[in-house]
Order: sequence, then C-alpha cells, then structure tokens
Amino acid sequence: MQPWTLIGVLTLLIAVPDALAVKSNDFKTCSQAGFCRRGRALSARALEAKSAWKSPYSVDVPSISITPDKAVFTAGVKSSLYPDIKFGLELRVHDDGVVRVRMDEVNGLRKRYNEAASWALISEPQISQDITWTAGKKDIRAKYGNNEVVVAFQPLKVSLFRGGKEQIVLNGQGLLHMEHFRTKAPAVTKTEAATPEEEEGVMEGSEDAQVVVEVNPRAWFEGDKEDDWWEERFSTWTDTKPKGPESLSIDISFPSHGTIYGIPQHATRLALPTTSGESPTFTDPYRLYNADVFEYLASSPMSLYGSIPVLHAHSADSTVGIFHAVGSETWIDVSHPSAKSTQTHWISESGILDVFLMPGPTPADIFAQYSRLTGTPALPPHWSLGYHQCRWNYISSDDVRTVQKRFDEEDMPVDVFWLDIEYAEEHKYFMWDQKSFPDPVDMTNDVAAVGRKMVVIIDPHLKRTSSYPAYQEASDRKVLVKPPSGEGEYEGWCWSGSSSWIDFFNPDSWDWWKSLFKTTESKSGWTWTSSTTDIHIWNDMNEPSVFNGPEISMPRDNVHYGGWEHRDIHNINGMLFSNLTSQAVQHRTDPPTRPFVLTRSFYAGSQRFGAMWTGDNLGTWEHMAAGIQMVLANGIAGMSFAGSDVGGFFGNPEPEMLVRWYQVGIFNPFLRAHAHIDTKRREPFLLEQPYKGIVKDLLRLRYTMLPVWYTAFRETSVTGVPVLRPHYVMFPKDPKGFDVDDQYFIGASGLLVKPITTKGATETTVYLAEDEVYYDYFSHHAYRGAAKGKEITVQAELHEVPLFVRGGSIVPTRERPRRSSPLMKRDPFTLRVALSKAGGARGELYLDDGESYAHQAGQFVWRGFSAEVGKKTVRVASRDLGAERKGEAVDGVALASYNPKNAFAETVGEVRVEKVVVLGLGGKPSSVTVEGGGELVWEYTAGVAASGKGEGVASVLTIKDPKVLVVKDWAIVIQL
Ligand code: NBV
Repeated sequence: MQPWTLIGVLTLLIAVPDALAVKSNDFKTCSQAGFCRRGRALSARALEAKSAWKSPYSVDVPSISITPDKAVFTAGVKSSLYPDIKFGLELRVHDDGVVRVRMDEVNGLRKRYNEAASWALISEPQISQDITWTAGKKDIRAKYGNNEVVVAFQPLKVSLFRGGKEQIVLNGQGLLHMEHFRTKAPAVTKTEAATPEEEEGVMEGSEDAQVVVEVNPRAWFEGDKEDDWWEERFSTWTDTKPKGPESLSIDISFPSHGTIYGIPQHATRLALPTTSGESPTFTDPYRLYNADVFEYLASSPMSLYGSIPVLHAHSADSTVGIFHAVGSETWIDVSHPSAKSTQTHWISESGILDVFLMPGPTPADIFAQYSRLTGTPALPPHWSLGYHQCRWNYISSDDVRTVQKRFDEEDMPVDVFWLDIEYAEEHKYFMWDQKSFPDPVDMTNDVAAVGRKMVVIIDPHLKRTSSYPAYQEASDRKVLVKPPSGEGEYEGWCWSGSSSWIDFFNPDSWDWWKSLFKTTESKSGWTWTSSTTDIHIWNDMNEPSVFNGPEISMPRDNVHYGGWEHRDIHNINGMLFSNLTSQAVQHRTDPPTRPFVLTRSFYAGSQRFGAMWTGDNLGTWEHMAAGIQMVLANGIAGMSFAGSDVGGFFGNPEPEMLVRWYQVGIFNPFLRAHAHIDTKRREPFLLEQPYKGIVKDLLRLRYTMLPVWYTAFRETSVTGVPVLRPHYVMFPKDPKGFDVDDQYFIGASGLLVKPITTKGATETTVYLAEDEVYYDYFSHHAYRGAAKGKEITVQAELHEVPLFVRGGSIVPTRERPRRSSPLMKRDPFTLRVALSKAGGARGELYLDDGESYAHQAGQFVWRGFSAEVGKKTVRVASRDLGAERKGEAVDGVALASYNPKNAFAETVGEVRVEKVVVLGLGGKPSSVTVEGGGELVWEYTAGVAASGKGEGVASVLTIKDPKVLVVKDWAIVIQL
C-alpha cells in the first residue's frame, strides 16, 4: 500500500469528522477542569459576598526585608486560613521600571514549579539603582521615577501607580489563592460552609488536614469540598494528581484601562471580548493550554497550539502590560466593571506566582520592556520572507521537481518547497521514504539551483523501533519523557504509531539532538547525511499532540527531567523543541547560518527561535478574517514572524476565496500556502484566468515589497515593536482605533493594508486615524483622514487589495519580477516618496547578506531617505543611517562595528536606484537634478497636491534612472 493511501485511511479514522466543526468534547471546558472550577467558584463566592469578602492573605510585617541596594523586597505572607503554612513574597524593581512580583510556598510539603521564567527570559534582568522605600503602618511604598509600587499589608495587595494614578492591581479583588501542598485526608464529610466571622474563631492552630475534613472552617474561601483535589477524570482518562491540589488564582485589575489585548493564541478579536461580568461574549475564560484543536472555531476562547501569558491593558493616555511566567494550564477571565476599567482573573493549575508588571506608558514602551525580558524576534533569513509552497504532501521528489517547473513556466516567484510527514518512511522523521524520495540530496540541489530552499517536517514523536536511530539513541541516552511511575519511557500514539517523546528539559538531550542535523558523517552517532544545508525545518505536533492522550496531548502526570510533572511545563514544552531544532539548524555550518524553523506550539520567548503559523484553519471566510486577528495578537506578544495557511488547511476554496486568501497572505509576515492531504491540488498555477493572473501579480507584489518586510524585521529584531502594527499601537491615543483589527500597518513603512475577507466584495471602508493624506498604492488616489478619525470607502474588486501609503513615508521596493528572492540581490530599487500634508517624508532601507550572522559584525547597509519640502524646492536625499546611529546602544555590537565600506556593502556597491516616484507635489517642476549633476529624465502628471485639501488622483513625478547608488549619499533636487 502506498503511504499516502495509508494516511488517507488514517485521517478518515482519526482526523476527519462528520461535519466541519471542532470536537468540543475532546477538550475541557473550565467546569471540567477541577482547578478552573475551583478558581471560578472562588470568584463567584467573592462576588456574592461583595464588600464582606476579604482576602485571607496578608504580609507578615516583622519579616519584611529590603536588600542594601534597595531593589529587592522580601516578606513572609500568611493566610489566615492556614496560619502554619508559610508563603514568601519577593518584589524586584528592574532598571527599566518593570516590577517582578513572585510568591511561593516556603518549606512546603513539596516544591512548586518555579522554572518557567528561566525558559522564557533571556537573562537575569538588571535591578534598579534608584528606589526610595517608605514604610507605613498599612503599607510599604517604593518610589522610582514617576512610578510607585505599593504593597498593602492586610490584605495583601500590590499596586503599580504612575503619576499618582493606579495602573495595575494584584489581589485587589481578593482572589489570590495559592493552594498549599497537603497530605491526602480520608474522604470528606460535607459540612455547612462557615462565614468569615465564624471562621475567625475556629481557625487558630487548625492547619491539620483532619480538622479540615471534620469542620471545614475554610469553606467560605476554598469551598466546602475537596473538588478534584487528588484525582481527576476526563472522558476515559484519569489524572492521578500525586501532588494533590496546587493551583494558583490571582486577580489582576487595570482600573484605568478599558481595552485589553494579548494572551494569544485564541481565535478572537484583537481587543479581547469579555468572559465574565454582565452579558459576557464568551462563557468560558480564555484558556492557555497548548492543544492540537482539530477544526478550531473562528471565534472562541478555547486553547490553541501556543500560549503566551502576556497582556496589554490600554487606554488613550496609558498602556501597561503584564507577563505571568507560568507554564501550566491557565484560564483567564476578563470583565469590564466599567467602560474604562478591566478586571482579569488568572487561574493556573500549578507553579509559582511570577508576574512582571510592565509600566509602559506607551505600547512601544511595553514592547521594549517585554523584549528586555524575553528577547526580540530573531532576524530571519531573507529568503524566508518569500513565498512558501506547501501541501500535505508533495508525494515524491519528481512531484517536487514538477511543481517547481510549473512555477517557473508561469513566471510565478517562489522561494521554498515544503515536505510534510509523507516524505518519511513510516513517519520516522529524517528517514526518507526510499521509493518516493530516492534522491533527496539531488532533489534539494535542483531546488537550490535558483537559490530556493526546502523545508522538511520533523515532528517530536519518535517511532519506538530499534531500527530508528533517533528513537534508539534517545532511548539509550535516557532522554525520553517518562510515564507517571517515573520509570522507563512514556509511550503514546501518533503518526508513527507507538511513539515516545524526547524530554528537552533534560540537558543531556541538547547536544545530541543538535548533532542529528549535521549533514556530514560523525563517529559518535547518526547524522542526517541524506540532507543538505538548504533544508530547513518545520516542527509540528509539539504541543505535544498525542492521539490517544487526554485532550489529544500528554498525560499531565507524566514525568520530566528534575521530577517535574508534565502539567507544570506543558505550555513551555513546544518551545524547547523549536529552540533546540533552531540551534541544530543554525550550527550545521561553521560559521553558523540563520536557521528557519516553523513551529506550531510556542510560549513566551519563542520569538527567538523562528516563525509560527496559526495551525489547521478552515477554508472559510470567517477563518480568513480570524487569521488576521490572530497574527496581530501573536505579534503584540512577540511572535511577529507569523502567518496562517493560505487557502485554509481544510476544504477546497473556490477561486474567489483563494485569491482573497493570497491577498491576506502576501501581507502576513510569514507567507505559506498549505492544504490538507484530502484537498484538491491548488497551487496557484492550476487556477483558471483571470484568477491565475491575479495571484501571479499578488506574489510578484510581495516580492517587490521584500525590502519593506526585511527592513521591518530588522526593526522588530532590535526593538520588539511588531512587524504588523495594529491601530492602537500606531495611534495609542485614538479610541476609535482600539477595536480595529482588520487593517494594519507594515512596520514603520507607512503602508496600511486592509485585506478583504468577505465574499462578493466590491468595495470596503478603511479607517484613517489622523488628519493626513493617504495615497492608494496602485492608483495614487489621495484620500484625506481627519483629526478625529474618518472612514473612507474604497474600491475592492477581486483584483484589488486596499493598500495605502501614509503621507510622509518613503517606501523602497524592487520591481523586477524574478523566480526567487536570492535572484534579486543585485536588482535596483524604486523609491515611492509619499509627501505628507505638512510636506516632507521619511523612509528606511535595511540590507544584509540575508543568511549569515555577518550583520552582527557590522556587515550591512542601512539607509535613511528623506524628502524636505522648501519654498521653491523639494530635496529627496539618501544618507547612511548605520553611520548616523553608530553611537547608539540599541543593537550594540552591530552598530558599533559598522563601517560604511563593509564587505557586504561592497557586494551591492553598484546597485542603483532606478526610479523615484514623488506623490503629491504642489505643481510641475521646472527642473529635476542630482545634486552635483545634470538634469534627469522625468515625467509629471498633474493631480492633487499633498498640501491641499482636495481628494482625487495625486500629482505624480516619475524620475527615471537618476543614476544614484543605494549605498551612497545623494540628493535629488526638484525645482518647483
Ligand atoms: O503533518 C500533517 C499535518 C500538517 O499538514 C498540518 O499543517 C499540521 O497543523 N499535521 C497538522 C497533522 C495532522 C492534521 C490533521
């Protein structure tokens, strides 16, 4: 039987449901997860008790201590319910104003998982040197700059103030509850719940579990029964919960912020809808529990493949953020007590409280603060910003060659061909199926002949057979995840049948995993000699997805390195796989090469290791729109290099939908078409006209804009400001833009796009947030926004994608169609100068070799473009930003070692600017010259001036071949 026939059968059995809908029964709702139910019950009791509700947690004042450098505060915390249980609170103020609040149980029966941050953070943050502490009777305050953090003693409450205004509050609603470790008591006798008043009399000295059982005086707070404390069932699975209850509940409020964003990944609006309070949009909290959710819903708080516990709270005058470094399953309730405030309630299954309060005050500040903690996105290889052609599956090496040939025949650009799981014999990744892929190295070399690459899938499940080196070596090294007994190897079911999983928390697995990817032979073990360094990697199924496991994942009581249970690290697990794989790909060559690794599962910090995609979307219009919202949300949590499957993974999109999906895709940072094995082939060359021509133009448009994308990626790799910028990031003070999530800007380029995601559309509205001129990218029609925001209506027939250049921007492009992006390396540039209403424009261009790390040693070209409008002249100039910014500390090494005559710059030394297009001039020039040179060839079409009030086609000055080089300083003078 052919492997794909087998897979067809398998998918029918495992994958394809009766109807296109998520199998909700496979996944828990909050009420089916013991700790979530307990957490929500706690908040329900608090709500009912109103002002009588009082958090039992308080600071043990005599234990307070502050380090001599004044930056670290520690204190004991007590719970009035369990006086003998000790908790420790630690608060640190970082030098950028971020406050880290940690709380753990001290000398408990067991240890809570406290290593989540160590996987997410790039280094131990610098502690502030500039804090004044003032201790009062009721609280202690740390003042630094314009900020103040206040720790109230009884009940414990931590608040962050800026400019005297309360911004973030922990435990303001009294929902903090760290379930301490306990010993299992005999069966519970149900008793009446005691009131807080009754409680006071009985609780002294009554920490003994036996007393809890008989009297249960803590019921007013904890509930009156041991709800799934010691064992939990879901469907046919039983979680043995050997550690008993250890959940963590904390309320985090934003008293002056009415909109929140973040906590990806969910298929929801960017501005997060409510889950509690009055008439919530969703009835379940947002869930963070990395899961392979089959045919997920386009609007739902359900978990998806990745989890980033990062949230922005936003208002017109302030943005603050929080990052909760927790790796276990976490549910987050969101409500708005008023239009201007937000309350959130975080309920985690295990782990310590480790919350970073990011003071903002702008979205850009939050990106900087979060990047200092978890790092910025890696600068990807340049080719990876091109078009990726994938499907499950290209079935043979000849199939790959044929597909490549068809692209070339149709003159459609493409950079990467992908192989899904069927390349691997019996789904033993790395091992080519000899019948279908007899010549993998030749195949890859054929693809690489025009600079293209291949991406091949490596999933984390290892087929348990001694003939499979990856499994056998892992088994010999004892680096596989263990079953609940802590002995032997956990065995689960996945594509490869009976499988085991590497425990990447075990450092012994690291160098070994990296060695597998070497393309040369090694004496010490198996290496992938049947591959080449033009093959990069796709990590799928790393939530991990386990077909016969609870919620299609690993049992929570499985055991990892250090004795931690899977429940403790579940959300971090996928990140370690892509981390190690990306290191492996990086170090195949000496010196290292930039890796491309696509991951489905991710956590805070995953941005350092590569790209992600939004998983198995459906070929529906709703999913197309949701994809945009998800890519925006992932971006603000660090994962800028993101995209969703073009065409939709499931289904057979009709041509209109496919065209619209390409319009979405070319404006995603990661552009890949992909399709399920049961779908019809849908490579763009298979389309009929006019669809084929439209998609070809779209792909070419993407390639013309690669300089914009790469420049935007350079910036995010330094500042963390996302590549796709939603309105609240661009215009934080404009409340009308807070809910906008169907249009966005690309980096700092000034390009604004609104992809169409509805059937039959012929026009759409676009929101312009400011009193500025915006030019249609294609027709040069000038539209005017308004100071208080304005909607314009624009044409959007099938061949049209609404794309605008914001007045005041200079956009560099490369307009020569090529088969792949490496072939464009020496192509000339076009500059679109879009004059602003006030006159003038700015732009940037970043170039480097796109593959190595030489840019970190100063091998790059970074140009700044400007247009200055004077009374009688407009001066368009290019200058060396690398030299200008050299003194700045932003990206340290690279800038400091920059030399304008670096070897990379020499390789593009002859590259010209072949065209300059100036939009919105006030009138026909009398002459156009290069400073120090003669008259240039130019054309002028009269039209609307940027400085005027009119709308309509803008005036266009086209300067042909101004004979200026991209690496040189120059100026073009336009005499009016
Ligand atoms: O490897 C097969 C697929 C893959 O094509 C898809 O992109 C992943 O998200 N994979 C999931 C496993 C099976 C999905 C039904």
